[in-house]
Amino acid sequence: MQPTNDEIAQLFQNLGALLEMKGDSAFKIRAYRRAADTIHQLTVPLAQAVHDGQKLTGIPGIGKAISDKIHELVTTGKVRTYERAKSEVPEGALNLLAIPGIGPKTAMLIGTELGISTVEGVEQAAADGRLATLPRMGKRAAESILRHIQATRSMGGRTPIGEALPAAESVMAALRDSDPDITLLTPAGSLRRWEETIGDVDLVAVTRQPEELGRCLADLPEVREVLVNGSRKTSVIVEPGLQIDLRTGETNSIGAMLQYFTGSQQHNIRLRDFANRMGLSLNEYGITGIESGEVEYFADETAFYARLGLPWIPPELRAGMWELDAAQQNCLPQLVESRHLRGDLHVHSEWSDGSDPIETMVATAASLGYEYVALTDHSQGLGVANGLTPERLAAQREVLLQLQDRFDIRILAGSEVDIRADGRMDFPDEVLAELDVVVASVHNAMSQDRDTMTRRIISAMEHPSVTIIGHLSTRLLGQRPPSDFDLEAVLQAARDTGTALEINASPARLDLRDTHAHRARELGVPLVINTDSHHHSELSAGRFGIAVARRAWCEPRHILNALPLDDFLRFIRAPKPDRLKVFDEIVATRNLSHEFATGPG
Ligand code: DGT
Ligand code: CA
Ligand code: CA
Ligand code: ZN
Repeated sequence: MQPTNDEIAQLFQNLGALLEMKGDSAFKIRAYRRAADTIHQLTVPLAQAVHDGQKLTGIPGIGKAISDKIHELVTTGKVRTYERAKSEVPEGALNLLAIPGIGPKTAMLIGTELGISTVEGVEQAAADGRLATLPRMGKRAAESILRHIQATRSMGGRTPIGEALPAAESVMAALRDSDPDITLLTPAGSLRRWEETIGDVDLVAVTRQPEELGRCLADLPEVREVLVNGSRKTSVIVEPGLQIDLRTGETNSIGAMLQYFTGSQQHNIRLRDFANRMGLSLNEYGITGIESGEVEYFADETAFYARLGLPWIPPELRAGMWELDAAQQNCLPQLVESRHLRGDLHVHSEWSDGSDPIETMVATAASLGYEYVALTDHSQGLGVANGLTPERLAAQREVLLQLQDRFDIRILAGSEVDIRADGRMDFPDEVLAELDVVVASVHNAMSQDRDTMTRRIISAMEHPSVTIIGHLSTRLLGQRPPSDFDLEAVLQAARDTGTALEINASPARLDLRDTHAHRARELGVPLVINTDSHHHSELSAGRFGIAVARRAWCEPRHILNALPLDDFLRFIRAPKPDRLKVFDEIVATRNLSHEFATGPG
């Protein structure tokens, strides 16, 4: 087997870590890591390039030393430098790097001082106090590592939607390519409901020859294992370990099937009880009269729900909570959609840790049809590399002014300012006062205790220049647990101070999470859906944030960046204590639907 680019990149990543464990030169370590980054992004397969006798040293970040090692790996299957380095550190030390919060130095210490080589071992040592006794560790850090391990485990074999959806889309595209007779192919299950993690992907299809479609799926190159290959259902596992269930149905009865397999289970149970009271029973093929025994078939979900006297219920709402009550009263929300967004208020450029020039980010935002975009590079703080000093921020502002002449989209001057550990802002007040949009975020000291973190966030909200709190909980799905704070107190403070809260659409974050966004909306806190883009391609990736807002029952009127530019400017120009009033007024004068003010739950 030839090593893939990802495997080669991982080897250099590990090599960098091994050298760091051994205290080798920072220069070499950096070079290996840079090589890993480069290789990760390459589209040409390196192993093939080696076989074809191509020179690798032309690739940026790949010098002679790296190129030699790639050759060695591809031709011999091993890299001697790597094997030697591995033999010089405690067994299993590399495995510990998978624990968020543990770097090479700590992994080395854990191996040499405690003789631990597994994640479980570290968990135990964190729980029984041994970990805290290590030099430079301490109780707080040990607790934080324990929480990280638990956060990773809490995913329990589920896949973040940010990985599951692209995988499902690529499978669906391949199926469409191979079967021109497909008339319907759509996700069902948790993926269609946009849950933040996915147990398995469910697909529902209608096609002329269902068995062939099943075979197509089983034959796809990314399929690692075929679990079921029957006439109505095919189940496979695709790399790197995601199950996909494909079910096929008939054109005239697919409505019931799609509804059934979209779930959620709780929604279906409540709907079945509801139907029973009407003398009807539900299954995946149709609706049966309990007395008559007659089966009715439905070509789509709208007809299916209509037979029960209900409007179609958007999948994001099918949680088995209040959606049936709302549907019965005909007051389901008119959920926000991507097309309602008119601006993005959290965008990074190469001035801090983004990878594109400002101009590229602005041009991309304009091409998406946005009316406004705020450039919010990081502040200088400790938490983040390459943050802007007040001087660079001033220089950036000049650049923005010049760019504005060439663009119709309104370019707003902003910053993503660190909320320091003590709750103060990372820029002086007079610097912040100059900006149009201030996104204030926590980037360090994330494991502070509940009271401290609550006070820290609220004091940021009380700052007169802070427009939005970014990624409130700082969680990274499956990697970093949310910080601990009093949600209700924070949401109240957001309302009282007129501070908006961000729904960070980055699929690694989804922060606010759905339930928190739901509560924020109920309390009338203005919400913002931001991409937090670090690359121009991410500007169009707001769909995960839209999904969170929809799962939170948000209509366009709940979303600050769904406002037209003039109204948005009115909001940010109002002094903070007046902002909520302004927001409520704008919504009222624009006569957007108020019928279902807060949702019933
Ligand atoms: P997941 O895969 O854990 O992320 O969650 P789902 O909701 O995709 O669950 P899954 O894949 O087991 O089943 C897909 C849908 O099929 C589920 O949402 C509802 C329906 N379903 C499956 N099994 C049952 C069942 O035993 N009773 C009922 N009422 N519905 C079921
Ligand atoms: Ca599923
Ligand atoms: Ca399933
Ligand atoms: Zn941030």
